[in-house]
Amino acid sequence: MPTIQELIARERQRQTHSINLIASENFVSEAILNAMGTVFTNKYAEGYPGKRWYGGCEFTDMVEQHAIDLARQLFKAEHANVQPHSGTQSNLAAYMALIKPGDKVLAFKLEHGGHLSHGAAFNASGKFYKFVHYGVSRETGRIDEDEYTRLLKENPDVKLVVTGASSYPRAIDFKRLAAIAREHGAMFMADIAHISGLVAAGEHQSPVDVADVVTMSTHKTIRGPRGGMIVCSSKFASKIDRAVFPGGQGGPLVHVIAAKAAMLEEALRPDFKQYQRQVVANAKAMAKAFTEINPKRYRVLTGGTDNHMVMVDITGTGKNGIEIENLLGEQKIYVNKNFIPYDPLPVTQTSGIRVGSPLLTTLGATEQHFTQVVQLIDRAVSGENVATQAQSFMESLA
Ligand code: DSN
Repeated sequence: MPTIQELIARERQRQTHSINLIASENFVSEAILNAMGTVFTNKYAEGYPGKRWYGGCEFTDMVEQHAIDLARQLFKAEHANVQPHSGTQSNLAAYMALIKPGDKVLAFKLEHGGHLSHGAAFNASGKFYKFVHYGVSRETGRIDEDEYTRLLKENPDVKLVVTGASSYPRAIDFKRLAAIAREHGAMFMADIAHISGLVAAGEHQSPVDVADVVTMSTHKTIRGPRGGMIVCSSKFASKIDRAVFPGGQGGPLVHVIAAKAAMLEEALRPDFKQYQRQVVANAKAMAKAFTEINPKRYRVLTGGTDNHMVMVDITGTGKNGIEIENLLGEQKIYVNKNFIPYDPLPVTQTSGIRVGSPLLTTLGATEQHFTQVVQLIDRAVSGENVATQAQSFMESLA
């Protein structure tokens, strides 16, 4: 077995010499990477700034308070909790704060682009709460508001509505969905794991004013360390804090909170807005390039994108999602197989792939680079060996 140092070196080499289009991944800055590798990993700090169960928290308190203040500033929120270890932990904490086990929740279907922590039967959310799910319209591929409203009418005991998605390329009208939820007496939660960077930069409508609680992960478009974060109104502040600790977690990862603070400092700089604008422009360029190559071979779901990802039905290539994922991986291009709405294939195969622009955009790629990448994908899918070109493409960005 190689040493851990050797494996880290190999992974660094893999990451810098392959084209990564996984929509939920990004490259963090040296400042964020360094914060994670600090002595704050040695510190126990159960509790919150000023109210800890351990001594020696004076610098930890300053780090966490700084992160909280920056998160509130960035998302214009009354309260922030920066301790969740992940997006899923953030969601479980939000459920614990807002509802009781056995309560009914309406959320977006996993098979249409939702997330496992939004009530999948095999996830704690689906085991402890009763979920009903809305999906997208078969015709438009967009969230089916009629079904959303009908399900709320048919289930007057829905206590909470969860919005947000993992594989949905269009803007979500949080204001409208919140208004409908309220009309039916339900609380409203937005999981912005994927789009938190876009929301922070004003490139996507923010749910902060209309949602009771907003959850997110911190490692996707917002380009921070792996982790989670919650922002909410002051009405739910203490419930959220208690649900995170001691409700669902013990000691916070102080080194990761330090990295979240570094992420938030970066997200408040003007160039972050420019980055997010480019992320969206690049995703649009990919959608256009797939369609221009052949819209039957690469059917871009919903005809395009409003965010950082493109969902592509690849049935027209004669291959399924896992075959495309594996074939591209061998050519040093990473995408992920993905269910498409109303997919006839099992989850292990799928009829689609999901491609995203955040990571390459961090490395400076613009629209023409993404057009080139889509052309490389098509050549690989057609059986050409493009690994060397993929590697040179990455070198050209460096
Ligand atoms: N949210 C998933 C993704 O989008 O990759 C991971 O949980």
